[in-house]
Amino acid sequence: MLAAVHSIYPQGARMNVVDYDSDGWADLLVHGGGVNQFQAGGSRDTWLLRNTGNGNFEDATQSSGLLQRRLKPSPQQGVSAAAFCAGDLDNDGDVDFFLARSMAAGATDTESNEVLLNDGKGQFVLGPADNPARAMGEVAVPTSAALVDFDRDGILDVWVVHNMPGGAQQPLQDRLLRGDGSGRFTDVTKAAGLATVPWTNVKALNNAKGHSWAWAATACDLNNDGYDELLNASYGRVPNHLWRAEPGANGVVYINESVDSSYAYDAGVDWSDNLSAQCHCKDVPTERGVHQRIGGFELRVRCWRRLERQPLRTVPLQGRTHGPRLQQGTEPRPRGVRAAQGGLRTLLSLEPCL
Ligand SMILES: [Ca+2]
Ligand SMILES: [Ca+2]
Ligand SMILES: [Ca+2]
Ligand SMILES: [Ca+2]
Repeated sequence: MLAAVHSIYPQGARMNVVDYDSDGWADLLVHGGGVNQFQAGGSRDTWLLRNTGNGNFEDATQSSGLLQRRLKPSPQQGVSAAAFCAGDLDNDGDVDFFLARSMAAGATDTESNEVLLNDGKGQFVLGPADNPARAMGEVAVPTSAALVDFDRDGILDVWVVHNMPGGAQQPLQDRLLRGDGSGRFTDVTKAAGLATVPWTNVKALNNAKGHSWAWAATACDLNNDGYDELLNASYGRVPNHLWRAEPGANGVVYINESVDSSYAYDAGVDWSDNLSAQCHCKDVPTERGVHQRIGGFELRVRCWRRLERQPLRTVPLQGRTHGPRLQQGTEPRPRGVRAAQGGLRTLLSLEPCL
């Protein structure tokens, strides 16, 4: 189908810009994380839009084979994909894709992470079936993937960050996958020093030692030593992670610089600058506590109470975000700090969020 992009109606939360067919025109990959059915009226959540060079785009998602299924091939059914990154994964001069999928624990009869290798003309074939990164049976909730040649061997590697499985009480370990140039990727997370711990200790969490609750990944050389650092961005006040690459005799290892670099948090590490939390407490001033048991401890947001001052924000605020309603010059500011009240230590009181 050839059409201006606004008539294709792509929708998604993420986009890659890449010239996947090497014709000199930047193409678009727009995606969410849902199903992709190519028959008329089917649900779609991923669009590979080929730039035709005359101001138009054509929907090349199905014809390119980008979403082809391995286990149950079907021309009308594409896989769902949570995250993509695009680069020359097999060093043959054309752009390939790494496709990351959410997986349930123990699932062996479903599609998996895949490498899609480009034939040089914008058509994709599935990478090796024995790619360890397919990780069949392992639970996964990838949200973002970034390419990096962390060991500088001339072969692209992938930094994949994860979120929290639905209904779970733990986010997952982020992963560094080392490429071998054939489309295979091996998990080197632990060997590279990137292991984080489950959510069992709030001190570890606040020191950015726990698993991230990541929504985005990137890699770049922040200190100009030639080796790329790895970063992610976490949900809410869960610490962001920054891993500094340190080359050594046994290869590159990563040092957790999240807190020391000030990347983990913004300047205010308590709730006093969190408008969403402020407004939640304003809306529900009598709330005795929002509780969530995660891992081995209970996380709480209790309006006006000490735990609220933990930098870690873990409890969803019932889907309400009031920040956008604020207008310039009307930002609420804390007042009445640290006044004793009713046996509870009052830490903040707030002006209206209007
Ligand atoms: Ca192109
Ligand atoms: Ca390639
Ligand atoms: Ca590499
Ligand atoms: Ca560096």
